[in-house]
Amino acid sequence: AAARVRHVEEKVRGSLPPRLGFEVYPFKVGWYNGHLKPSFHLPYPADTLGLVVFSTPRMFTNAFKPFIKSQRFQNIRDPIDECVAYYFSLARENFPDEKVDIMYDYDLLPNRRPKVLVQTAAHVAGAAYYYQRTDVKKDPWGEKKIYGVCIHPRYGGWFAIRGVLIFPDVEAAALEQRAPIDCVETDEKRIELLERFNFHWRDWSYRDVVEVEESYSEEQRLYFATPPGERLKLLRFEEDEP
Ligand code: B12
Repeated sequence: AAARVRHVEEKVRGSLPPRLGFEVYPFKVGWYNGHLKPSFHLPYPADTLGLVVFSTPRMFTNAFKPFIKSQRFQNIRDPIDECVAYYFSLARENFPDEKVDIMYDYDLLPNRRPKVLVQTAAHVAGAAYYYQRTDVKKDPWGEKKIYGVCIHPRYGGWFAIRGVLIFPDVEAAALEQRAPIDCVETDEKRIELLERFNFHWRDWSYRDVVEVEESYSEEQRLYFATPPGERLKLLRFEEDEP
């Protein structure tokens, strides 16, 4: 069964490889549900295999731009979302005889709640620590609503959690849980992080709370800083022909 899980993981990684700016981490649905109120539970047995997928800084250049240039791009929804959905669909094609349930970060239930809390998934998979106000001993915020944020040990806040793939027919009983790397260790830093994420997220400074290996390119920053309707015409492509 452990070999089966690794096999599934590797097949998914084949379509969502680090080279294209994706990271894939396994978890058990039970670990995820264990932290959540029943209304947020994913409706599968506890040992069911889930994979949570990140995009890293190089996704923009290595997967997104080629996708936009290709025949695959239909321009029917947000271009980044369309690109991610395309790569997820390739991952699913590796499993023609199996059920694979895909949930994106932006998917909502009929009651408008998110289908999956991708930050909790990232944390239980040991992939990126989810810092919440409960991780701060002396909480200075009183009645204010404070949203939590995941920090990646190598990319800080310069990544996104794109979604999860659930394999209802794959049991991951033997999967061992790893704790995420706690890279924002002091209360002082955690407070600074949560304040930046909640009150100054537009300046992106929360993303640099730890030292990072790689961040978004100038072109990618400009893309996200531009209103959606004007983004595509910013993209610069190297010419193929002289
Ligand atoms: C709705 C939403 C918003 C809303 C509301 C925010 C919120 N967190 O509720 C708004 C529009 C305000 C928003 C804004 C932003 N968002 Co937003 N948003 C989401 C979305 C779609 C759902 C979040 C949600 O509703 N959660 C529901 C609440 C109840 O969940 P929760 O607070 O985590 O509570 C649960 C946990 O505490 C858990 N729990 C309890 N105890 C424990 C213990 C442990 C150990 C664990 C692990 C869990 C756990 O139980 C609770 C539920 O029962 C997520 C994507 C997703 N599908 O998850 C992105 C997401 C959270 N957003 C993201 C971002 C980046 C932003 C913005 C910076 C804008 C942007 N896109 O650039 C801003 C920043 C916040 C701000 N200052 O406004 C990123 C965060 C990435 C990261 N590194 O963590 C996400 C994950 C999207 C992504 N694709 O990466 N967002």
